[in-house]
Amino acid sequence: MPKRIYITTPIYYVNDKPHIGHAYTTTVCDVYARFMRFAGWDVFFLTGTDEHGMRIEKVATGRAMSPQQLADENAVAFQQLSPLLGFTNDDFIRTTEPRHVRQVQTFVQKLVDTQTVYLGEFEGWYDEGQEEYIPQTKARELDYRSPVNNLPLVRAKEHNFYFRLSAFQGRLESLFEKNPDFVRPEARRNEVLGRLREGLQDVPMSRTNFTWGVPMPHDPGHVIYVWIDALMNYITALGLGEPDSDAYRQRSKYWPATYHIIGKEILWFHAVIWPAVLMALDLPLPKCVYAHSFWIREGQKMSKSLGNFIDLTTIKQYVDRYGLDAWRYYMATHGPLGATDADFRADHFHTVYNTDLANTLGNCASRTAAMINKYFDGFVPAEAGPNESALADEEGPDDLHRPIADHDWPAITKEAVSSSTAAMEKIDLARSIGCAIGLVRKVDAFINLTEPYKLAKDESKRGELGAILYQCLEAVRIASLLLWAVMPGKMSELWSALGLSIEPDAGRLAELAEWGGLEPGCRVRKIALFPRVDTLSVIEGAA
Ligand code: ME8
Repeated sequence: MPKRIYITTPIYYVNDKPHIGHAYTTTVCDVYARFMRFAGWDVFFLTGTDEHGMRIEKVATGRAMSPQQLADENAVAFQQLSPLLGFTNDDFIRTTEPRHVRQVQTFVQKLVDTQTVYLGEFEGWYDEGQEEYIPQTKARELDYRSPVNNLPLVRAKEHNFYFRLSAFQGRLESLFEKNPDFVRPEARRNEVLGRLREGLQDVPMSRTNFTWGVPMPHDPGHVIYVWIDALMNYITALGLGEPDSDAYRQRSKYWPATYHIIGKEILWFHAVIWPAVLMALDLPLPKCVYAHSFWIREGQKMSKSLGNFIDLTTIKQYVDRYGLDAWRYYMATHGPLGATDADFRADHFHTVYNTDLANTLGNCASRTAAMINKYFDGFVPAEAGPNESALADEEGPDDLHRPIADHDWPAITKEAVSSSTAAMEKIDLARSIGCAIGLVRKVDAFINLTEPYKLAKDESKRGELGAILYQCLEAVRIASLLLWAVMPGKMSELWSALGLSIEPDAGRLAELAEWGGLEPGCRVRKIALFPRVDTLSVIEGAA
């Protein structure tokens, strides 16, 4: 029985078109989901769109369309990200879908029945940008302006339904204490914990000043607060609110989530409000909320007012010039997964492409395949084994043999596979991918050290030459298995050049990654994976 994983992205607002931030979070989830499926896990990967709320109603009104029309238009743009960027999400949920609306009402009714939701009056500082009340002390710190759009906070008073968040103070504190990994990275956890310790207030969970939302059950004058509606997508997609449904039968097994991957600005909702709602519903809690930092642009925050967001058009230009796999590689290895923001710079992208992909991975695969073509007519030579023909040579190890003997490739590759897998399990994409690229660098160094092109001149060293080239290609093959999740297109191309038919969804990563999988005698074609891109010409709006 394979172990299960449920990974989610935030559901994105449809008030605007997708940009690099959205593409980034979903890429992180996709790389993880693909890797873990390959490693044999039963993975469910969810993304979708958040389609209710005042913000969407306002934008739609401004564009003289209905909120549903706006949602339909932009949801398509978000759905198109999957074929464009190679995402393998198992479902795409939209909060205006009946399956979601029905279950949100069921869950909210349950909260009313258990009195964790009550009717009351509230007055406070309201941030229209984030659709959230800001506590008095925080509002003062912010100079009564929205951290999202810098517009003045609005003094608002509402007769509303409230969620009894304050009742969960103790349970939330103990959740954080007992599960140091509930919120990652640690810097973010400390921030949440600090704010949690200031004490929790009840939060309004319905609105009466607009209508674009899920109606409150039995009280249609109120719509359910967009954040409560949105957070519930993680469970409505699995059918948890409808135990008689097919969705429930097929998907309820994936709850609780392994990872909710989000940006740091929405951590409070995920790390405090969401677990409290789940506790109130008597449902198990997610294992980890991972809040990454932000992409910034050439040193500046990306914002609508600066007009410097990397939008889909710019992303497509990068994909056209460098290839989709290179785009995914850059996202996964240089993105803001940790606690610091990452600067998207065109020149850095260019350098990383040429250094890691063209000069390291591409070059290493191509020179190894070229030598096998040149010296062995394209047939993979046998690994005679350094300890056999190559080293147990009557002359004993000389200077040339030494480096070969020093390279215990089965051990080196085994270590790379286990470190890469362990890092991926922790969602440390850069480290996981780094283990594979590190392996390729070792192969390159090995070629430089052993100089097979010199050995080729000496007929008596043919066994040794074959062994070296076998080892190089076998190590590259193993690295490619670890890199497939991030670069599925190019790694499949590499496999086909090696005559391998590998199905990552069959979940056999560990088995395939064992040393010796490459069969001597099989045919290797020439390989050109990542052509060098010499000039850094400016991509529209990218410099
Ligand atoms: O907040 N860098 O939706 P949203 C990296 N609907 N990631 C970024 C980013 C940046 N500069 N900008 C945005 C919402 N993101 C709610 C979520 S979930 C129940 C409801 C990513 O369209 C990041 O993942 O504003 C962030 O959390 C998300 O987009 C916000 O998307």
